[in-house]
This record gives sequence, C-alpha cells and structure tokens, in this order.
Amino acid sequence: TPALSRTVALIGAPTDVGAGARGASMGPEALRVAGLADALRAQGVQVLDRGNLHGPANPWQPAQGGYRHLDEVVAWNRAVHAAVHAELQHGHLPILLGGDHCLAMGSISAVARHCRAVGRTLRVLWLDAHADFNTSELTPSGNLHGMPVAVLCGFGPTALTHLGGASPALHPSQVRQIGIRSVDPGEKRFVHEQRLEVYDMRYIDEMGMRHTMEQVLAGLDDNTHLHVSFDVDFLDPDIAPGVGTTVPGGPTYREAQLCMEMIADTGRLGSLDIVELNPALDERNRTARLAVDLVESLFGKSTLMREHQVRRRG
Ligand code: NNH
Ligand code: MN
Ligand code: MN
Ligand code: MN
Repeated sequence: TPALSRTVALIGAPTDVGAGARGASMGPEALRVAGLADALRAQGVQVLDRGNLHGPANPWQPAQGGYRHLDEVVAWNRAVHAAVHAELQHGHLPILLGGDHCLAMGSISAVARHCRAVGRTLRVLWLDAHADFNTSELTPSGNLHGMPVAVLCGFGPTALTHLGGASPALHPSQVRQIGIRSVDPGEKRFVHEQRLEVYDMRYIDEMGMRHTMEQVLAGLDDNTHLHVSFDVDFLDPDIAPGVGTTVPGGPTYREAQLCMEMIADTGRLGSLDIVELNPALDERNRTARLAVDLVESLFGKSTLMREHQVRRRG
C-alpha cells in the first residue's frame, strides 16, 4: 500500500444545526485565523484550502420525533460526504473544519466508503468528552451531534445511516473512544450492549495517556487508515473553554499533546475532523490556537527530533 498523503485539503462546514448551543458555525474561520494552514505547512504538509461548504441555516426549532433539525443535518452531511469523498479519491488527506460533531456522519461515512473501495482497514479514534452514541429513543436533547457514532454504526434514520450507500458505515469494533466523561443513562447501556471500546477518564487517570494510546493504537498495520474525530470538548475546559458543552476533568495540555504525538508516530493518519469549536464562547481565540497547536503534533511536530530523543534514551 502506498504511503498516506502529505497533501491536506481543508474543508469548512460552518454550521451548528446539530448542536444545543449556537456558535460552532464560526469554527472554520476561527481555525483559519489561528493559523491552521501555516502550522500544517511548517510540518512539511502541502495545504489546499477548499473554502467553506454551503447548507441550510439553523432554524432553531424544537426536536420532532426525537431529532432536532433532521432535514438540515441531512443536507449538511450530504455536502460533507461528497467533499470528503472527492478529496480522498484525489489522494488528499481531508481535514473537516466544523461545525458541530453531527458532521462526522458525512465525513466518516465518506472515509468508510473510500476504504471499502480501496481495501483499506479503517480505524476511528473518537476524541471526545461524550460517547455520541444516542438514538432518537435514548437522547435527552434530540441534538444530532450526540448521535454520530450510533448513526455510523447503523442506528438512526435511513437518510443518515445510508449517506455512503451501504449501512452500517462502521462496525463498533473499528472505533476507539478516548477521554469520555459524560454519557447519558440510556446511552451508557447501549454503549455496553454494542461493546464500544471506551477509554474513559477513569482509565486514563489510572493507566496514564501513554498506556491508553498503546491500547488504542494496538494492531495497526501498513494497510490501516486512521481517522481522528477530534471534538474539542475532549480537552479540559480550563485550557479549552471555547466549546458549547464543557465537561470538567478532561485531558491536560501535556496529555493531549502525547495523545496526538503517539498518533503521529504511527504514520497512519488518513483523515481528520476538528469539531465543536465555538468561538462565541472562546477567550480571544485561545481554544482555536490550542487546537492548531495539537494538530501540529498530530502531523509530526515534537520538541526534539524523534531520532535524537531515542538516541539520548539509549
Ligand atoms: N450526550 C448529550 C446529548 O446527546 C450531549 C452531546 N454533546 C456533545 N457531544 N457535545 O460531543 O445531547
Ligand atoms: Mn494533489
Ligand atoms: Mn462529540
Ligand atoms: Mn463532546
């Protein structure tokens, strides 16, 4: 299998139709202003900024039948699916700039469809405070940003579960969840029933981020495509206040850096979502700048050159 691409395509999806707070629609521009493209170029990556996708406005309506803004979420995810799939077909590494986390339905269904076509093994790393495994029966809110993992595993409305044609896009065994610390009661039962592999904050506290990531990344080979779905609320709110649903007790700056560095070391990153950044709740764009900082690590930035570190240790 050929090496994964060092040409990145930035795809903005400025919407908050899946969220419970307004403002994630400003995420793509905040990430650009924080210097995402130049940070990637500094890592030797070629960057193509495709601009922003278009879709329906947020009608700000209550949930109907357990879903809030279902038609709008479908429209945005169709656009995301098409754009992400096109970049993969061109041999580029797509970075979806959200937008809220419902957009992972379009993005990951496109990655799954591409991997199926080219015979690659897909593994999804879900970095989040939340499991995002709700259904219309289980959800406390109706917000579709709380449902993308369930939808990708085949549980949800047909228009969303079949975005990529075949359903399910993913088997639960392809997913690793990291940083989880807020799961709704019905959702928790469903996570257990479907045997999702969850490395929650208790696990990270007890075992450390290094061991956690060793487990998360175990069994990769040179045919693996890693997709990272980075919900910015993964991070501790003390360092990342600019999100709609903060949950205390998340990874520290150093833990998050190590997480990203260990993913980078695999050389298997094939696609990325950066979602849930909410500039309306941020402080002078600091959360966006932190996200950019972490993306630099994800693309290989480390304090010293890796060989040098290894040499010193040996
Ligand atoms: N679990 C809650 C819900 O489904 C909150 C989900 N919010 C998120 N997920 N930000 O990442 O409504
Ligand atoms: Mn090219
Ligand atoms: Mn999420
Ligand atoms: Mn979250």
